Amino acid sequence: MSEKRTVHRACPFCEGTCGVSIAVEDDRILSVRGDDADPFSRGFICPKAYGMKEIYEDGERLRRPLRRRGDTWEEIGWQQAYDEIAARMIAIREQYGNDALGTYSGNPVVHDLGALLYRPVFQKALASRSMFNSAAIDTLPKIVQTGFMFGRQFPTGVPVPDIDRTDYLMVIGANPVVSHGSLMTMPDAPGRLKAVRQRGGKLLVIDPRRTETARLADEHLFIRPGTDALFLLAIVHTLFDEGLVELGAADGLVAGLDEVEAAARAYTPERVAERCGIDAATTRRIARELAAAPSAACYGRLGTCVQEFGTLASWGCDLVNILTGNLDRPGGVMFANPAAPIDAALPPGKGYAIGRWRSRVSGQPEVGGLIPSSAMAEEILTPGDGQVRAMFLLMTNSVRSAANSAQLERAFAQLDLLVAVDFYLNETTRHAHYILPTPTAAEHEHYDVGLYCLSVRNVAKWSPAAVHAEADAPHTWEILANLGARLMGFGGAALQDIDDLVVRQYAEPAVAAVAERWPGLSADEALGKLENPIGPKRMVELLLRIGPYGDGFGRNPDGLTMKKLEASVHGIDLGPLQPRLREIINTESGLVELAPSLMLGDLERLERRLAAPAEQLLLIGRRDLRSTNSFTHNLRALVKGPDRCTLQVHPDDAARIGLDDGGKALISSRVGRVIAPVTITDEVMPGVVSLPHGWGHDAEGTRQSTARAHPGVNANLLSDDQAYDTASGTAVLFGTPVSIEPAGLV
Ligand SMILES: Nc1nc2c(c(=O)[nH]1)N[C@H]1C(S)=C(S)[C@@H](COP(=O)(O)OP(=O)(O)OC[C@H]3O[C@@H](n4cnc5c(=O)[nH]c(N)nc54)[C@H](O)[C@@H]3O)O[C@H]1N2
Ligand SMILES: Nc1nc2c(c(=O)[nH]1)N[C@H]1C(S)=C(S)[C@@H](COP(=O)(O)OP(=O)(O)OC[C@H]3O[C@@H](n4cnc5c(=O)[nH]c(N)nc54)[C@H](O)[C@@H]3O)O[C@H]1N2
Ligand code: SF4
Ligand SMILES: [Mo]
Repeated sequence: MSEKRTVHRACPFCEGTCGVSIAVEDDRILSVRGDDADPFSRGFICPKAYGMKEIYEDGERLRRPLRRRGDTWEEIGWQQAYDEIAARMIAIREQYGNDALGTYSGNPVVHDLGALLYRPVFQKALASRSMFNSAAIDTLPKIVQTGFMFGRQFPTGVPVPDIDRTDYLMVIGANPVVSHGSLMTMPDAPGRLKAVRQRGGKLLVIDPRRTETARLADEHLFIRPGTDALFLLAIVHTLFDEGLVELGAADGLVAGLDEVEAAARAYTPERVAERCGIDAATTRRIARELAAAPSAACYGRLGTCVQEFGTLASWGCDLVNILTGNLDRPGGVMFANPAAPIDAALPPGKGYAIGRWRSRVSGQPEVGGLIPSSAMAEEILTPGDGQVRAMFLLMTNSVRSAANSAQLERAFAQLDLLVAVDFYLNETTRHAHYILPTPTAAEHEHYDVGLYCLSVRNVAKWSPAAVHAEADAPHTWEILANLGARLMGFGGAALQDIDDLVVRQYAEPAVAAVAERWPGLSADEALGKLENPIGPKRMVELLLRIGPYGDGFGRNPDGLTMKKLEASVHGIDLGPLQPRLREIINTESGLVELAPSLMLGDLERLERRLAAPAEQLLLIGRRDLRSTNSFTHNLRALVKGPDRCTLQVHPDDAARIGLDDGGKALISSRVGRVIAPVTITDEVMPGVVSLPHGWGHDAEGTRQSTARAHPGVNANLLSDDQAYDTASGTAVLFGTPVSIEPAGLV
């Protein structure tokens, strides 16, 4: 007899965590709708949510491990896959040393609880310095900047705009109407942004493109790519110059105020106006508006990270927040207080450091154990001690997402071993020796341990699996635990025994970290009382119960338990953000470090750039509502319609170059060339062209027919692996100098 039911969970396709209600009959998904009773998203979803059904049903999605055999693939069993992969990895390690084994994990990891929690376990087993992930593409500047200023490891030291209460939101280098927010978890981004204005507040957008977010704003200003640090320092300059600095909640809790004033002295609005493309009077007015607003938040994301001065721009954003009294103020930027505090399991200690080692070839600093992803290819291609010979990829299509992807394809093709945990045979995994598919989101349980650290409200929601995973299909955590155990020499151990060791490793530091909150609690007591026997769910139960709203294993009987969380099928609202700056600061000085030497030192590079002539044409990216990076392009509902992968060009540039709307352009950079269809629009500022990433699906040997029928072009053939924000090591994906010429009609 068939059984119909509705399962409520969070959507996995972006950081928005929208509640979805999935109607299911047996293991068939009937529909995916917005969950009106979700207290956080209140029914909002975007077109991607439906992708949960389509990806689950996609006949081209892999369901069994594949092993390469020349140019073809054969299905093998899981145990065989584990044994063979582990044996080959161990052999490589024995011959070439630990660093010869590299890993790269991609963006979807954040939406797979097991991948997120067991990745550190696997990495520990690898004990390699060749560690890359998508945060090393998109977030290093923010990680470094908040690390030095607040002394905390990512993501718990990142303040997020208190968007539901702010009177003034300045969005610089982000497009939340399309991206739905990043490092700012907020379902219904469009509704929340509109609400700022509806309650009388102001929305200001600063972006080289008049984005979908800009269209909702009171004011939009074009800015030349890569000049945000100059602009933000000019705001800081004005705040000091006009006596507008006010520290609010941070008063008495900051160090380095005089250094910041001195550093900003050189950046008068007049001096930077031409380079930024924003006139001095406007910069001064914005500084005054930010200072005068009852509350204000400056929010930057990719546009202030993946650019030449990402660390300085990210610093500028938080300096503006702090100097206008908006740090830790309702309506300003505040820190979430997540119900499952993953940071509790981090090693204790004060302060923050990077560069404990440098990458072998180009000397980029290690950040939180990561090396910038654009250094991956050179680490594989450059001979010598420590050369990477094998890569383990976890959910990434990096030959479409990393800079200079042609070089990376060459590098992957020459590896002794490439293993990909991925459910598609795509541009990247076609280079693999083994592909290990894991179930889709609808098939696994989830809790947003990472994203709730960055949430605009404190919330908690357990996501049960909507349908069963295929009979013997392991979840990502099982793959990582099984392979990790083999790499550590426990090949024969039962999964339960491996997992008992893993949970203990989390529990001991985590329980010690909350000793003040739960007196007398020991790791043994906690482990003994956990109701879930194994896996990521047991780990979340542990974190929830020791967390700020938890039951403390009986010490606070009304507190949160996994049972209560599961019973609240639509999620639990834990209220608006609360001030918690004193708790957050973890620097050695006990103060917010306003002027870390890394940032002060990097000003010299900014000065050099200011002294050099400006580039004529700069390439930036563009996100689309129906894409999530590259992996949603095999889903019909999300790719149908006109080609979205076009080069946007301003009419003045088009006329100068001789481009026609709908014609083709040859775009060249230092590292590559692509031909893309042209859209002429004044949405982009003169001197700036925009091409989305995640396309280029015409490669041979993939198994994604829908994506192939809508190939687009690969923007990362143009981005330069040698262009870094050198302070953090982040690759410059936005602001790549290009030249353009006509390439005929489509
Ligand atoms: N030029 C340019 N480049 C960019 C960007 C840009 O703006 N411009 N953005 C950058 C950013 S911010 C990021 S985060 C990266 C993203 O780049 P990646 O992290 O590489 O993300 P995707 O390209 O979506 O690739 C995800 C891979 O995971 C697989 N996958 C997805 N979900 C699952 C799952 O549940 N299970 C399994 N087993 N596999 C899964 C997909 O098949 C796909 O191969 O791209 C970066 N690259
Ligand atoms: N629909 C959809 N949603 C997504 C994704 C997706 O691919 N599609 N990807 C997800 C991922 S991995 C991430 S990291 C987030 C990213 O989230 P966002 O950062 O909000 O996304 P972007 O659209 O890349 O926005 C960056 C903005 O910066 C602008 N920009 C470019 N260069 C500069 C500059 O130098 N200065 C300034 N001020 N602005 C600049 C661009 O025009 C763009 O509007 O989105 C996530 N959500
Ligand atoms: S906004 Fe993000 S979380 Fe919400 S439905 Fe769309 S993809 Fe899913
Ligand atoms: Mo990202």
